[in-house]
Amino acid sequence: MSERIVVVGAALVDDGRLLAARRSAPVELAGRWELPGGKVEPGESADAALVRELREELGVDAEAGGRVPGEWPLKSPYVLHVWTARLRPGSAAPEPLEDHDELRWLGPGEIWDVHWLDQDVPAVRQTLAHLGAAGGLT
Ligand code: 523
Repeated sequence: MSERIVVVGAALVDDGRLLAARRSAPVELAGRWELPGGKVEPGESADAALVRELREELGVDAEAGGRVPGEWPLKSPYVLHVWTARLRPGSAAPEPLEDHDELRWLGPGEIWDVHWLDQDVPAVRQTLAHLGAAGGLT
């Protein structure tokens, strides 16, 4: 009975910067920064969930790139997977519509300027390594 549920986080990159989102809820996570995303629904693909969550939470039209290798444990039964993502041409700029109260685009030297959720730290580190191999946050 230990079926895991995947939560997808987006490494949304635009103009060489990574988007970080500050959670406004629940209270134990509020004020901490995350890769925005959410739970994959039953029957939904991870990349479709990512696009849906980014539309709902940030009002953007995004497309998923590829999965960042790795899996990070969250509160059981959830595990965090990360996918790269980018804005489609003509997308609105992201706004904190739900779950977040502030957004920041972080340049290469600013990634650790925000207080990431503990569980997002290794995921962000792995994401940077992955993006670096692909040409990076340049
Ligand atoms: N995390 C997390 N890091 C991270 C995300 C996207 C989510 O630690 N980058 C955690 C926070 C929650 C759980 O994963 O404990 C589910 O994320 P949430 O609440 O963003 O998922 P939703 O939006 O699918 O949740 P509902 O509000 O229930 O729909």
